[in-house]
Amino acid sequence: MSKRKPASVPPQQGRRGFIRNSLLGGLAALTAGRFGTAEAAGKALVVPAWSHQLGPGVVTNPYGKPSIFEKHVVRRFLPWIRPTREASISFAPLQDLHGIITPNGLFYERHHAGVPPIDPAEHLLVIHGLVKQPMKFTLQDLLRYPSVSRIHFIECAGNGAMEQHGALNNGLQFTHGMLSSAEWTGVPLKRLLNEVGIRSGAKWLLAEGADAAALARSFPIDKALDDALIAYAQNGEMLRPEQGYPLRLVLPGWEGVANVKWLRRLELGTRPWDMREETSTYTQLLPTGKARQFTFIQEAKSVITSPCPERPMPGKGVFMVEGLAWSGEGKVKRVDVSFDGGRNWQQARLKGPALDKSLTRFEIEWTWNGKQALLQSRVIDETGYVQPTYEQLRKVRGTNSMYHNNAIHTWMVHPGGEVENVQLG
Ligand SMILES: Nc1nc2c(c(=O)[nH]1)N[C@H]1C(S)=C(S)[C@@H](COP(=O)(O)O)O[C@H]1N2
Ligand SMILES: [Mo]
Repeated sequence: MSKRKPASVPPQQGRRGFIRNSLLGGLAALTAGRFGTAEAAGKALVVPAWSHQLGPGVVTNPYGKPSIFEKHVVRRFLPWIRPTREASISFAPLQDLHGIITPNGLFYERHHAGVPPIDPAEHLLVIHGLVKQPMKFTLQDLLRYPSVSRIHFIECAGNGAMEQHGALNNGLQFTHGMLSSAEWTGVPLKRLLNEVGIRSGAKWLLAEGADAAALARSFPIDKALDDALIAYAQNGEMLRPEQGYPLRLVLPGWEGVANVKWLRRLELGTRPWDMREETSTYTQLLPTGKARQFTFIQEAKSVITSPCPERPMPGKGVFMVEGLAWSGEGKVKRVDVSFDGGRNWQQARLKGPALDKSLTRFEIEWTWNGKQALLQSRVIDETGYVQPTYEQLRKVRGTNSMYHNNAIHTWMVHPGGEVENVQLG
């Protein structure tokens, strides 16, 4: 691929451009079938077999399942990335999802030692260290506290790591699927820290999970007193075992590994604990020879989810290009889309509310002329941060750092409609 200039801060698009875009949305002829005559319409209304008989009654599935025609919508994994499934990753099928919530059964999974089968009646969360009164909390205890519900994404710092040295996986599920979103319900950690009383000098917390990896992660007390949650519910039901049942730490906008699942212990101390071997791979070697160890925030990122390799173009004409944008630093302010590999940009519509540290869906009409095209999206968050190109990202991080790849992604649309993962400069 030819090198191109790094994208500068995008020019403001005028109100006029916006109005033109929305009008186009109203007027464009989409590709649904048209009947030639009223008679033809009547003939098409044949009564199918399933309209002739009773269907299964209530509670045929006490816990409901998706339609059997949606069987292909599943988490997938790549056997070659990790030697065992217990310490592996599954990817969410972003190409088949709608809106900004990931159904619980499709939430990506990242385990270091498998899913512990925890009985909540025997599980404790212990808060100790530099506190006035160490305490233990059962799930039942926590259910008595005032709770909040908030929608946040969780993204593994390794999302896109495989793409750092060139386009590798020809599918959205594998290039971006270590990303999911849920409405988390739980108790603000701040509330529990008030309960135990923070002793002076306490600046860091260690969160530890009850899995066989005893995955542990240090994080600064400011985050604990800001928006950290001790979550017990996910999209209206108790956490799924894969997501940390019965308790999980949610640090909104921060890298996946900091969101400790199966949370059993929080210790307060004066400085960060050494990172364990299992998680130290998240360290990034920079061009200066220094390494970034504690990188917390998932910086703003976006990707086009339709079309994508799994969702090729159905043909020439008007097509609704859709995608997801998110920022670990706050709200998504704006998303631009390019159809020519970053030379020209058009502002996309943000669909629904742009929530704090949450997925935001965008869409833009595109009239495809059937020729090769290079599709990209670029997000700007409320701090003014602009999603970088690969060239810009490599200038700052070098080529040795695998993690925190938030570069602008490119899909090449071929004349036949196939969509390919490619990488530009
Ligand atoms: N106890 C524990 N917590 C954990 C992990 C783990 O293996 N054990 N994996 C971490 C990593 S690396 C990520 S990316 C997220 C994944 O969360 P999910 O499986 O709910 O998607 O959980 C984090 N919390
Ligand atoms: Mo992760």
